[in-house]
Amino acid sequence: MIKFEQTFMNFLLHHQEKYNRTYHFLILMDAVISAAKHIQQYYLTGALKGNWGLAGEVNVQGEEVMRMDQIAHEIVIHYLKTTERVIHAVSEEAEEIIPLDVDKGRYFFYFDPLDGSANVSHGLPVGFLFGIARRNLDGPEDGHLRAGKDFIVAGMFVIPTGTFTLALKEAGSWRFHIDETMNYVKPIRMQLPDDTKSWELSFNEANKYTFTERVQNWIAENENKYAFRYLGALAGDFHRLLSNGGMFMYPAIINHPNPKKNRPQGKLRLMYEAAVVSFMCREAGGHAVDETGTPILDIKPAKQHQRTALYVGSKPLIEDITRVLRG
Ligand code: AFP
Repeated sequence: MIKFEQTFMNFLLHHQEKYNRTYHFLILMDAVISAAKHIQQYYLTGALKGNWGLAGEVNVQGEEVMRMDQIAHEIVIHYLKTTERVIHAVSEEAEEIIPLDVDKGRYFFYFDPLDGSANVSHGLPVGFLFGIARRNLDGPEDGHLRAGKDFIVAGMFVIPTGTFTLALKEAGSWRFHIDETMNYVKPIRMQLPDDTKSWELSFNEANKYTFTERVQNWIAENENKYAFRYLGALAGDFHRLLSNGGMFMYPAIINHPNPKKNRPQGKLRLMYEAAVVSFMCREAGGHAVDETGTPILDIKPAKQHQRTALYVGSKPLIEDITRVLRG
């Protein structure tokens, strides 16, 4: 007997029907899925085609660009254009905001086409992360950099693993797996587990002594209570966290022996990394804050490539670290 599973598109169509929504968002999500499949194929065959190497350029973040970063960016922009529904896009790979359908568009699209560059040359998991906000349809547009709480959805593909997690505003975080026909299928609602047995801590241990003293103290008191996992690509690390619970953190770096390497604002990008996973986490019952204990989803970005520290995961742990961060 063949076992059939519900496809992502079927799931989404029913969702839109249930909430009496327009078809515009479906057009956009169809494009997002096509982009993800395209990136997936380029990544899988990338070693043989020479696409896992450096592109020979440095990006807006001052980091060396991988060939795959460029390919993934190009793919996403192509599909966004076909929708005629996106006003502006913000990409990790482009310094400026990218105008698309400025007059007719309904959505803002914030994305990192291939997050986790250090994994690329090994073919290990990377992510395509995105957040979508809707244009102000009832009055004059008030800008295009929205706080995470104003997203309507946030999602993440883990590539080439073949998983897709989409959080719908006030309607949960849902995980899908790729099948043999390259369809994402079998919606599973994600809920962070209350049972602390499976909880994990995830952060770059090598940075431990560069964190503030209070964060170092928290780590010293808590690190032995949980298993420790770190892949170095947010999508992969957050994927585990959403299943197992615990906390992923990328704290501010303030005590680096080489002061040039300090990152008092944190490392991760607010709009297309931190806000995306924080939105997904909220829809799965979790929470996220920055270095001051401010909820990530409340932060209105001043710049498209703004950085932030991030503490995201199970509510009791985030509440605990928030107390510490607020002193
Ligand atoms: P890049 O894709 O810009 O290389 O960064 C990946 C990332 O932003 C995120 O996916 C990881 O969680 C984090 O950086 C890893 O950073 P470290 O290598 O400093 O631990």
